[in-house]
Amino acid sequence: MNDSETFRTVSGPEWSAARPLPLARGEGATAAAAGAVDDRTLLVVRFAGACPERPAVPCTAVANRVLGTTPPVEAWTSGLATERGRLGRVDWAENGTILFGCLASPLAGDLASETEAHFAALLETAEARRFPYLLRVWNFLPGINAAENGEERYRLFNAGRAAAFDARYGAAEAETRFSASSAVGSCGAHLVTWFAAAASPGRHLGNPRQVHAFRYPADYGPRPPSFTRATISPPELGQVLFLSGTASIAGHETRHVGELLLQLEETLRNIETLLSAAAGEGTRLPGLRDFDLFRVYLRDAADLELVREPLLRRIGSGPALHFVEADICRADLLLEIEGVAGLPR
Ligand code: 3EB
Repeated sequence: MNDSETFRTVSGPEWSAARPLPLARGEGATAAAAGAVDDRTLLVVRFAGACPERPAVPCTAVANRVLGTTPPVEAWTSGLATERGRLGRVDWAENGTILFGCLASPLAGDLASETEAHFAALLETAEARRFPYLLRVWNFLPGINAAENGEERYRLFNAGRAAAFDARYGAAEAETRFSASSAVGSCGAHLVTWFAAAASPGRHLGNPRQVHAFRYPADYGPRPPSFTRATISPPELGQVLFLSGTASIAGHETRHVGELLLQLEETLRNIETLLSAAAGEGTRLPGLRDFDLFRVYLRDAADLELVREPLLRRIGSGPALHFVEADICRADLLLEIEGVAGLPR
């Protein structure tokens, strides 16, 4: 059995991003299940599973469970030939227009410095492969809400991540390099990150209902989070919108503590506001119903049935809708929603 067959046999259904990139609207929602992973696949992500010993394509695993009927494997496939390799701790693959990479760092000592080294490796790989413009970064941090030396671990992660961007780009340029991102908890032992990057800059969006995360005041930790609310890929990628993890935060404050369905509404209002603000600047943007994929992170798996119906009423049956159990980066947040959408042409 070769490695690509290993992928096919281990898992159940897969969600696969549209192929070929550039992503055409709607394709991601219907992409085939088994068999979607082949040697043209850029990245495979396994939830609550393990990667093969010597994977044929970059593979990363997170301990988090998928919920309900969510496929346990995510594959980013372009249908184009890929070049792939490893640089330091980062596995990467690229097809000439987009680079994907993944890395998992064991956490044993000082979380801020371990996170800085982790992101230094990520940025080094993106630069070395000449895809230096981040489009999207997914982070899974063990014990995200736990305290360590009197500071929440998410805040130590933020300090390390910001230091890595500063070290590579300098404090002034660093914020121009932030991209769409998410950072949620994990029950695993490693800090796990996967990312997509381009050869030319994407367009980063803010949200008028929210303070830029990288301008959050010091109440949220020594360094603010290094991400933007959304990133649109450059034209050579056909313009894909990567929506960051979005939660019930207005301004910089959590809204509706303890109220699941109100947090859902606030989150959807944030997403709609982001989309209409960017549309007002002349970009044609998808509506909620036009997304290829939404992924909902739920702090409490038992909330799945409470959230699904009201969410489906808002997004319709077009987008793939995936649920993953994960702690959210603030202890008072119960859910977070991210998404991927091809832009209307
Ligand atoms: C927030 O808006 C919620 O640290 O990379 C969302 C997306 C959140 C990304 C990150 C954090 C991150 O602040 C949390």
